[in-house]
Amino acid sequence: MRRLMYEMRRALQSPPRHPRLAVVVGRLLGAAFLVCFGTGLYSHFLQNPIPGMVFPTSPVVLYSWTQGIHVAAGIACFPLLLGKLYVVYPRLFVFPPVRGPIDLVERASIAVFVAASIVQIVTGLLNTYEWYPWPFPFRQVHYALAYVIVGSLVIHIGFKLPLIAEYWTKHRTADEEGQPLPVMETEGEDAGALRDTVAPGDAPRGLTGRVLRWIDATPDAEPRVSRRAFFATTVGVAAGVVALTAGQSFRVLAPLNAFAPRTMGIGPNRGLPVNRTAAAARITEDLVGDGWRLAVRGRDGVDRLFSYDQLLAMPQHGVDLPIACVEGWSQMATWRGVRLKELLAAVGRRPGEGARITSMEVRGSSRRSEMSAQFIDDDRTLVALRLNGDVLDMDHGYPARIIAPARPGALQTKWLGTIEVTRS
Ligand SMILES: Nc1nc2c(c(=O)[nH]1)N[C@H]1C(S)=C(S)[C@@H](COP(=O)(O)O)O[C@H]1N2
Ligand SMILES: [Mo]
Repeated sequence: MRRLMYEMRRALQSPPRHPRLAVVVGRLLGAAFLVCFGTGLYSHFLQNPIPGMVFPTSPVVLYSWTQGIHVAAGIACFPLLLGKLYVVYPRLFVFPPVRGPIDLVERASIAVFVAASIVQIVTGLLNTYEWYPWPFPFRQVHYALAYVIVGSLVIHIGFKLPLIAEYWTKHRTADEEGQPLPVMETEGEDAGALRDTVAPGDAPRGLTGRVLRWIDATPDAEPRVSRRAFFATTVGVAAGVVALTAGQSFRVLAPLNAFAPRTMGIGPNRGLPVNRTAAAARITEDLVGDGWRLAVRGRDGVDRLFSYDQLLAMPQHGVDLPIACVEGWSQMATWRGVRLKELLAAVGRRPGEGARITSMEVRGSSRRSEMSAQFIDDDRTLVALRLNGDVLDMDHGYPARIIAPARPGALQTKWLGTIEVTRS
């Protein structure tokens, strides 16, 4: 078995399978995961704030950027993770697989990291297509796995610190030029001694023996692809998939958008994409007809109902704000409507108080949102009645919807029913 594993590693030798490349690709992968973690936490806390948290409302495109970067970095993880696994997977054939309790922790942390990151990026990508072929709630699992990934990554980096330091710069690698490639870190195993102690003739019979004969018959791997070429390909593919999808979030890349789930410029109200249609949300013509009223409730029992015409009779303000979906697409639009804070002043909202915003939609995860004071106090936060010069389309939330700066799209509630003042 020992010899079989050794021979496996030898057969898998190739120039890219070198600690230097494991470090270089690992750095990029680690950076991509940390970017995803930071932007993901920001998005999480915007949607589930810890009481007392305060968020910036400027620049208005802040969330479009952080979420666009989150999804782009997540997409870049696919080629980076595959590249890294290609470089290091001969380590699967280290024998014995575990040398002791500490080694067990090290290898287990890698197993956990690899498994969790594959689940994370695959489910994350499918989420951008709004496809959920699994029985668990996406958001909670995505959030929990983020900690699993970062935790196992920290353990992994801790164990590999000496190796990382050694191969961080090119120098050490240059010294090895012209030397035989290391059989991916045999770690103390003396390769020569190993070959001597187990002569080819000792090969066990059966499957193991056959595999060994097959490996022996395989000519020693020619350097088919250089380290540099492998790295350039990995980075090139990562840059390519990002360039071909990030156009859903970043205008400059929009012409290159080849297979992102959303395309800028397609949708009602002069090309604004729709996330959930009125039909899907079961918003009927009846609900939004002449009988529609927006209920606004204060905390002291002051209740007011606003008809569409009453809202139109209030001072109207215009503002350019993006819809920035948590799934990564975003697009700028021009909105017009009533300032939320002026509406809430009519029911006696006091400084520092927040609001709970509820849609007429009866089911659906985005039918309700909470807004804290700093968003309400911002002049640009509107109960929007018009979009890009026209009355709101049914699919964009007619008769009225919320639009606020630097907020996740999921909180920009459509088809407003009730707005209540809350304590914070
Ligand atoms: N009532 C309600 N409002 C909603 C949603 C919803 O499903 N129901 N979807 C939200 C999500 S996830 C996004 S990204 C934005 C999209 O707005 P749009 O469809 O007008 O582009 O609306 C938000 N408002
Ligand atoms: Mo969204």
